[in-house]
Amino acid sequence: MQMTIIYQNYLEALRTGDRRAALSTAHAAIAAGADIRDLYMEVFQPAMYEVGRLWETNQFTVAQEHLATAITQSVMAQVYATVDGEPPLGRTMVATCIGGELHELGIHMVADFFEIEGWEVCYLGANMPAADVINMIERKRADLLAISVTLGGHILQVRELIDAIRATPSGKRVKIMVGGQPLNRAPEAWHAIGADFTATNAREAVRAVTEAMR
Ligand code: B12
Repeated sequence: MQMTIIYQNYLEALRTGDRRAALSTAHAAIAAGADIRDLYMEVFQPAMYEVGRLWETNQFTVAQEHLATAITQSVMAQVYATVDGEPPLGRTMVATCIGGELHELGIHMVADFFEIEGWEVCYLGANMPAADVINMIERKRADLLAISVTLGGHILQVRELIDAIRATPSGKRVKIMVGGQPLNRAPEAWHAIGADFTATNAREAVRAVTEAMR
């Protein structure tokens, strides 16, 4: 089945708020041989961008947007359960949103892509206090921290978090990758805020880190 058709069917399921239809669309694609990473990149992500556009143009209510988000989170978790990832690589990543940031699907995708590659992943999700992120990096002796930001107004907080991490002993060795929509719109900003890497999406994130940490 072509990805464009899967995308259309999936989006229709989100439009109608039909969780079963969304799940069966995704499972049918997997059964037909689709790679889960293609589903994430070519179906779930663009469908959520379209949900945002529909909400912004008053074609979706807040409730429809919340339902679409909940459906996608549930479908991601269920299709992810079918994945056989690579054997453990012996590398650990902590994946988090900046404090105040509630948009967590993007960093969840990034986390899943790294886990598929064999990384041990500590996915912390939305709205993380800086002190707890630092604590988790230390506890896990993380090799990589991935920080996600969706609202442009949160970029300065990313810089503050990176500065705080760099001031700790673990923060001197951990590599830091940042990403999210405002950084995609300002491609030089990652460097200015003190990160080691950036990438525009989950697939590119794995590629960039694999090359840099070879
Ligand atoms: C779902 C959603 C919500 C949900 C989030 C729930 C959840 N559990 O995640 C809720 C309801 C909480 C929400 C709230 C708000 N939202 Co909202 N939301 C969305 C929506 C529709 C989808 C987000 C999503 O899941 N996208 C799909 C993911 C997969 O894409 P992604 O985040 O871009 O991630 C990829 C890349 O960016 C990259 N990436 C992301 N993180 C990282 C990190 C690293 C390290 C790397 C390398 C890469 C990377 O890789 C990811 C995977 O490929 C977007 C629309 C959109 N365009 O995204 C609006 C959107 C982001 N929201 C918006 C707004 C305005 C808000 C609110 C301010 C609304 C309000 N008035 O309350 C609040 C703010 C809340 C907050 N403090 O964070 C605007 C932002 C506009 C702007 N330019 O800043 C958008 C664009 C909607 C719109 N069209 O206007 N929202």
